Amino acid sequence: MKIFYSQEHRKRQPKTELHGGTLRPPFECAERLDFILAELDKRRFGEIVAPGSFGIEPVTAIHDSGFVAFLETAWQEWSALGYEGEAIPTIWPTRTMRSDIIPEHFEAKLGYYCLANETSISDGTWEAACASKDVALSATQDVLGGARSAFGLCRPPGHHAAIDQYGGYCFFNNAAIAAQHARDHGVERAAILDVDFHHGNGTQNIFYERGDVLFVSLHGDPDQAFPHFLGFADECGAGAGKGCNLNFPMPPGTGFDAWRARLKSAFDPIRRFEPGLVIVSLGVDTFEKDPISFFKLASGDFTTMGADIASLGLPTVFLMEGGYAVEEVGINTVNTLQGFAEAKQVPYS
Ligand code: Q9C
Ligand code: ZN
Repeated sequence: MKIFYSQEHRKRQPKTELHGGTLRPPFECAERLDFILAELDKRRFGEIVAPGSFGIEPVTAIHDSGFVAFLETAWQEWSALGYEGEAIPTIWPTRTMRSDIIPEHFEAKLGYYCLANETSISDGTWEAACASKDVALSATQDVLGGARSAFGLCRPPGHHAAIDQYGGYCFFNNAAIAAQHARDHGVERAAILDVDFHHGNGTQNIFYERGDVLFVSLHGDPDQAFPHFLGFADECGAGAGKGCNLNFPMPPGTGFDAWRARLKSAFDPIRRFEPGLVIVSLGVDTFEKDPISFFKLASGDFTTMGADIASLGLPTVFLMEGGYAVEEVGINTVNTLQGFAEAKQVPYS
C-alpha cells in the first residue's frame, strides 16, 4: 500500500488551543505523524510516496471561494493587527445576529468563517492545509489508477471543515475534496465512511443534498461530544441526498463490540449504494486512552476494524483524521492499515 506523505505539515506548528479556559499546546500536533511514520518504518509497512500538486481547483470545487481566499491571507491579515497571540475569533454571527453580511473587518471575518475556536490559525497553516489536500488527492488518484487501497497521511485533518467554515483542527475537507475528485474522474458514486470519534459535520454539510456521495459516520453522541450541534441519528440527507447520510451516534463508554455492530450494520447500505470507491475518514481517537474522547477501543481492535473494512471488497482510500494519544497513534493507525491489507480479499458481490 502506498502511503502519501508531505513534510509540509510541519509548517503548521500552532502554539495554542483554547481548552478549559486556558491556552494549551494543541492536541493536534506534528508529533502525531512522527509516531505514525516511525511505526510504518518499524513494521516495514507500505511505501512512502510524496504527493503531486493538484492546484486550488479541487478545493474550490468543494469550498466557498470567499472562505478559501480568507484562509490564504488569514495569518498575514491577523499579523497586521499587531496582537501577540495566534488568530482566535471572539465573535460569531450567532442565532440572534445577522449572518447574511460578509464582514470587512478581519476579526469579524474570523468569526464568520470559523465554527469552533479551539483551532488557532498560525503561520504556515495555509501551506500545511494545501499539502494535506494534495496528499488526499494523490492517494485517491492512486486508487483511481487501480490500486486496491492507499493511505493519505493528511495533516491537518479535514472532516470538521464545512463549505465555508474551519474548526475542530480542520481547514480543508480532505475527504470531501477526494470524493469530488473521484466523481470528476469517472466514479459515479463515492462512499465516505467516517470512523473518527467525532462526527464529520463538515463532510455531512458538504454532501447533505447530494445523491452521488454517501456519508456514513460512527461517532460520540453529539449530545455529549464535539461538534455537539450536528451528527444526530435523524439527519438522513435532504433533496437528492435523502437517504444518503447515515449517522450512528454512540454513548460514553462504548466498547468495540457495540461499535463493531454499528459498523457492520452500515455495510449493507454501503453495498446497496454500489460506490466505485470508499474513502475512510480514519480517526483513531476512538482509542480507550484518547485524551479528548470517550470510546473504549483497544489497539488490537483497530486490526479487526481494518479487516472488517476490507470485507466490503471496495477500492479504499484511507485518509488520516484525528487521534491524540500520540504514543499510540502510530500503532492504532498502522494496525488498521495492516488489518485491511492482510485480510482475505473478498470479491464484491
Ligand atoms: N476541549 C478531530 O478529531 N475540541 N477533531 C473538543 C475539547 C475539538 C477534534 C473539546 C475536537 C476536534 C479531527
Ligand atoms: Zn476526531
